[in-house]
Amino acid sequence: MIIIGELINASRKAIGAAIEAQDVKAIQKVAQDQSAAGANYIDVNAGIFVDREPEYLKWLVQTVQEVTETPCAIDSPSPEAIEAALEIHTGIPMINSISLEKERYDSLMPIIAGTDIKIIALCMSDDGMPETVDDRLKIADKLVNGLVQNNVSIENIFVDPLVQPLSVNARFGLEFVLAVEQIMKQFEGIHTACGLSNISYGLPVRKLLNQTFMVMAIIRGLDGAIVNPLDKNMMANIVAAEALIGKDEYCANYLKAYRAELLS
Ligand code: THG
Repeated sequence: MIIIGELINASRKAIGAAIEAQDVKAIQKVAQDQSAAGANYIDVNAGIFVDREPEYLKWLVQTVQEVTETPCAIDSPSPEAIEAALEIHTGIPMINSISLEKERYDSLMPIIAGTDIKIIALCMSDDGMPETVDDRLKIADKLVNGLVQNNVSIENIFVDPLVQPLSVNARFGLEFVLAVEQIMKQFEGIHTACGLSNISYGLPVRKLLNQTFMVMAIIRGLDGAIVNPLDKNMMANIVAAEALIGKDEYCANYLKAYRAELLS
């Protein structure tokens, strides 16, 4: 599982305040903690600061990269903010995300074309949110073909079928995991990723739903996730589920996690 650490997100109170105060140490601690807990990417999001988003996103990338080699996942719907952050990022970042929304697609594609940047392709279009498996597959197909035609290799694409709240529609959980399965089958070598905590929005005991949903998605092939890597139960669920579906030869990762006392 490719883990994208979700905690440096301005919509979280402490992070929003740290960004406004330009508190380097506070951001760096959250970056280091997530790297140490096994994050493969550090998501950075300054989305609540609409006017200053490019400036703040760039500052977040610089601040994070001063203390960790773990690359950033640059999380913004704004091509302008993404471009600003890319200017300063060293190594190979992840862009979170491109979508089929015309303005976003047209401005981001030339930046991504022919590069090795990892890219989350979010199943959203100008027609609104997808609801069914079929809606998601239609958007995924256009996004993946567009990216491949622009010389992005399939291994660098993470399709996000878009998790929506179960409290809104009883089928949203199932439609999501079935979309993951179809996408993984249809495009050999591709990845899938998602921010899965949306599933439990508006419901009690969110952690229970999030963890159970993660296991369901892993069974269908999900291999990337925007999660809190400091959540030990979630990380333990991921390691156990991946061992149980045969993605962990000799249970090596499971045993390693056990010895690091991550499974208790
Ligand atoms: N898809 C893509 N990108 C995304 C999302 C997605 N980026 C934003 C969001 N959705 C994923 N990121 C977050 C970040 C923080 C939280 C949820 C999703 C969050 N965190 C808890 C909090 O603030 O209390 C802390 C974590 C915990 O305690 O478990 O709510 O869908 N491509």
